[in-house]
Amino acid sequence: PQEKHLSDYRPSDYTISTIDLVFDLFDEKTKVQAISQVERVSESVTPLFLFGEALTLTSLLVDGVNFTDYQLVEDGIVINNLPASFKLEINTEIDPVKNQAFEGLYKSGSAFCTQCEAEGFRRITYYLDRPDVLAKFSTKVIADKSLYPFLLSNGNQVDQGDLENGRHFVSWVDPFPKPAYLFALVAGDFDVLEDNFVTKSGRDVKLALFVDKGNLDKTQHAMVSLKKSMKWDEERFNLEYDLDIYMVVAVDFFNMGAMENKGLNIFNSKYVLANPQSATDQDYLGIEAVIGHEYFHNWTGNRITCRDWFQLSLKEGLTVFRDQEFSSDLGSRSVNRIANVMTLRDHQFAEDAGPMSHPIRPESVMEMNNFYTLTVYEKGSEVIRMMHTLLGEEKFQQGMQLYVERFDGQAVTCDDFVAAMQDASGVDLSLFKRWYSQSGTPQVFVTDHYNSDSQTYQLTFKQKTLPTANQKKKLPLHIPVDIELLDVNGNSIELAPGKTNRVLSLTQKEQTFVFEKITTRPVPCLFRGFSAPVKYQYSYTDEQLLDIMSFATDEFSRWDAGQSLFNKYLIQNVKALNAGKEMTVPIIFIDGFKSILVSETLDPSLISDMFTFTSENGARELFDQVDVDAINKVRGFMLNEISTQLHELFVDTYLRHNQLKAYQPDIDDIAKRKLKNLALSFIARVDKELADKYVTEQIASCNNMTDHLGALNAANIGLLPCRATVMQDFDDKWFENGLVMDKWFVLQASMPSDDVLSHIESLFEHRSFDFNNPNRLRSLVGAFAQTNSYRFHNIDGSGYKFLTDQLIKLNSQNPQVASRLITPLIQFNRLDAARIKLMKAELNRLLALPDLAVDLYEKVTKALA
Ligand code: BAL
Ligand code: ZN
Repeated sequence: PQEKHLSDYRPSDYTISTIDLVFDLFDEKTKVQAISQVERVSESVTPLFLFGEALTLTSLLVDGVNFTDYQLVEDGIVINNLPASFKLEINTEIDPVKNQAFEGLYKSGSAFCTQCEAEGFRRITYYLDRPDVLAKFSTKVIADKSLYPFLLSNGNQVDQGDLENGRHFVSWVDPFPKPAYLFALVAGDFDVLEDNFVTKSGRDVKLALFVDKGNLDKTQHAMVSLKKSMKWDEERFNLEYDLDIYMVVAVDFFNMGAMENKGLNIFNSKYVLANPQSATDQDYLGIEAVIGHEYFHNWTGNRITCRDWFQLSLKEGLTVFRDQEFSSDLGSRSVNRIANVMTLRDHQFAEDAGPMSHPIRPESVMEMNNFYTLTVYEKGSEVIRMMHTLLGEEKFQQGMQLYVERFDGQAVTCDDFVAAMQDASGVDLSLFKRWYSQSGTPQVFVTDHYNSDSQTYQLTFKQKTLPTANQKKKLPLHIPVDIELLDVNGNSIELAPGKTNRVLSLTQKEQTFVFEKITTRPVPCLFRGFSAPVKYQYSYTDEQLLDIMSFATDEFSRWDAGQSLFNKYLIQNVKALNAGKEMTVPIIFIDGFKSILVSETLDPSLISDMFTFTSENGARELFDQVDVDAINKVRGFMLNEISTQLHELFVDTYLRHNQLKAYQPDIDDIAKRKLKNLALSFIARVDKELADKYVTEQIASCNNMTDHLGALNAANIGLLPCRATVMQDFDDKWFENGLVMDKWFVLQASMPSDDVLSHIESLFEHRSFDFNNPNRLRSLVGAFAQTNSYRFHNIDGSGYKFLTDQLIKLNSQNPQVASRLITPLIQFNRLDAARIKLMKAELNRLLALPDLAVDLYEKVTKALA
């Protein structure tokens, strides 16, 4: 397989202005007719190459006449001697049932559906399947009427009717030119929730949510979230919906979370279906975020799309930023920010330091599906957020407006986006653009100096980015550092008239900032709100961190100071353990966290986050040489110490927030349930008897999935006596609901027990498990490798072997999902030599497969390089 390079981009020799599709749907032999109006734009007469995969060509006509001057090649078709402008008709046959890769047209249960991003349309017909070719699509769908009463595609419905043999058709026209990756088709029998939304200019938009029969009671929240998204995008970004109808279809077999096809979103049912009995608070929030994300793509992605796939972050980073802002405006800004930063620290930093390290705009790609990454999405969003920080909301919105005015209806680049931001704001972003081309997590080392005579305070920053697999040489970046200074009483010092914070622009390798009229030595509160995706270091004393935890105006900074305090002792205790010394958690640490737990003023959700310490994955990022076993031991020791020393307070917290009332997924109640269940998990670590009682009672009395799962989670963490019974009861109650059972599989896979693997293996035979369903696989196999990482990294190599065995089974069937699951097996930098050897042996086992899919090949070869 060959790598493709950003630098090789050239515009297409041909454009397509319209494509008219006819689908005659049958399980194993679906007929696809595609009639395109094609124009040559290149000066010279060149053959037309169209991508195609797993297609059977039945006929090809040019201007209505059979045409034979073509060659079928491995990845498509080359058509020779074409006129400058012509009508191309291509007839193909495809097999949706055989399609287990879930790209192109496939069957999810009894419904037909599609997934075309990034390069799935070429599995439907031969086409210029590249994002810079924008055409107007019309689609006629024909199928059996009783099996498939609903026939859906993009745009507005223009015709329908009955045909012979019990078949019928529906025709759709999408007036907006779009690249093929935004095409969608669905045929099936659904329950439908309908609603409407009146846009700010008074247009009435029909909304329709399609779900499997019997699921209508789980659609309300997704519909409410959609309407909130539409309203929010009008209010905050001045962007209005453009078609007469907006449809969302939920399917059970889906590789991703959801897909923003124009006017016809297709969703993993996980991000649609919710009622209090079957969905947790986190599910409710996740649905709101993903419904928002796909809706926001209508402008950032669909109306303005990517020139080429290297520009993926143009739409994804920006749309993640928009969905994060949406969630923050509707809920708690700091709690959302903390959740996003946890994802970066626990997962994106490792990706950026591993063999797949790439900038948010990658420069070379073998398999595009491998670049739907935390880096492109989450770090991409951080890059947009930094621009927002540097410009401020008003100028940022002016930049957005200019971006839309300039590029509506076009396929553009990340450079185009930054240029619009710069032109509208007048802020120089030329150096800032390095964030698009440089990979790796920058490290920022901060020192300070206070001069009491001159009453000046200096902060000195040194930035450094370590070489990454893809790029050895690193340059200084433009890093916004949002700071606050606290005085001896914990009050914040005014840094400009009426302002207690200041955003410093760190642009050099080393840079000093001086603050005047500082009367006492301050405590610096750095990177407020995580103003840049960096690792930063300052030698804080415990007392300084406790000051920030108590007094910082930014809640994120308070949380982060708690994280730093925990991490400081984690590092010290790993050293102590290795030196044969005793591990400790000092009184001052416990007292600091005690004051958080008893706070009457802090948001319970924030309190809960303060006690959600870095995961084992995240903790590895703190070390140059990772000792898997020591990190697990030390982290366990520290959590147990906190549990023991604050036991009474956890019990008190649990009881105080355990008031049963009607379930509401609103932010206040969500926060209380979160804190209550966190307290229960701490109790379960050290007081099994009491926890057993609480867990049993909570399950018997609860009226919602959040509390049910909270109790199971505590039983799992503490391996409580009731665990087996409560897990079995849950299984008996929910075994027919795959989405609910996913939560149960995650718990099974993360059981902190040394025999977890044999347990997981036996669950492959479980009545609710289906190896072909990506959600089930992620819940059992993915959760084991990611969340039970201490056992995944068992020094006997059993975890690595287990994962590799599953990847081998999955390789030919669904390589995209396989390639997601392999992540922890390739991130071995900084691990010990014995483990690296075992991991590499498994990767070599994969490499030896005669039919290793390109998705896995790319990752395996990079890891072994
Ligand atoms: N475009 C793929 C799914 C998403 O990011 O919305
Ligand atoms: Zn997206």
